[in-house]
Amino acid sequence: MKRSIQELGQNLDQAADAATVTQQISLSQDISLKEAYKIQEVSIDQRLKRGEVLTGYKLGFTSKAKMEQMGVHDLIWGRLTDKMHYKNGGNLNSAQFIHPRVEPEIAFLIGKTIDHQLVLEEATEYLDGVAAALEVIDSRYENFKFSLEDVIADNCSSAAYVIGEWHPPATTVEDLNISLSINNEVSQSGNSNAILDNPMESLIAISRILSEQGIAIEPGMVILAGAATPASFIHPGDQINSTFEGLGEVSLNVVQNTDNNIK
Ligand code: OOG
Ligand code: MG
Repeated sequence: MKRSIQELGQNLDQAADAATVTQQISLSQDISLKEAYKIQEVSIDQRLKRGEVLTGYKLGFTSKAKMEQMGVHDLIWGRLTDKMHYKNGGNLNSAQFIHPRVEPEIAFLIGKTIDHQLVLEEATEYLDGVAAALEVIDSRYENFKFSLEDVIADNCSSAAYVIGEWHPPATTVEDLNISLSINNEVSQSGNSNAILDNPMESLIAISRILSEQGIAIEPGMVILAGAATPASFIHPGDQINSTFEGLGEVSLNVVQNTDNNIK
């Protein structure tokens, strides 16, 4: 039986909230890209109804490394909320996630409302800062497997994010070497230019996509540019640390706690 957009959105939200897997939508019904984004919106609306606050947007599959790892070949975008935000050096409770993975990201802090497609030359004027970041992704689908429509509906696997120290907006984000270590062993390494040849292009892309839909990106919001490297699975006890040439370090610890809502 075909499920409605509403049902599909609520189901994905419940899966994320309870940290349980759900079946890929595409295995039982066809949905369009437009419907997939609608399902994402419904699922995020459930979070907002519970009191979470929208804190920004993320891009996905902006690098070949990520596209190849996940077998999906188109830029996608999702929404971030305050519940997903963990402080730098904080603890992530693995009991609240299904099969989490971590990836290094670059973050932009919005300083001025963006309501049109930016051009590269003006992009910096709309920023209050740039920073190294980590994103934790946790597909709600079995075995982290999905179609393009599935992953969009699932809010692009968004689960958690950590931001390092903010640097002035004019700090370059181009051609930076990035390394991600787990328990002091390098797990992934890459260069920021793997992101659309220049991570600033992610900001341009999200300004185009959201302005076409009449959505303004507000001051104080965060944009995650998409990972430059494949993602690594994380487990209780892991100490994650990522260094970005010129942007410093960002870290997160994975702990296991079954009843305490720690951050
Ligand atoms: C989808 C999310 C992709 C990125 O940075 O490319 C993403 C996934 O890999 O599960 O966040
Ligand atoms: Mg990501």
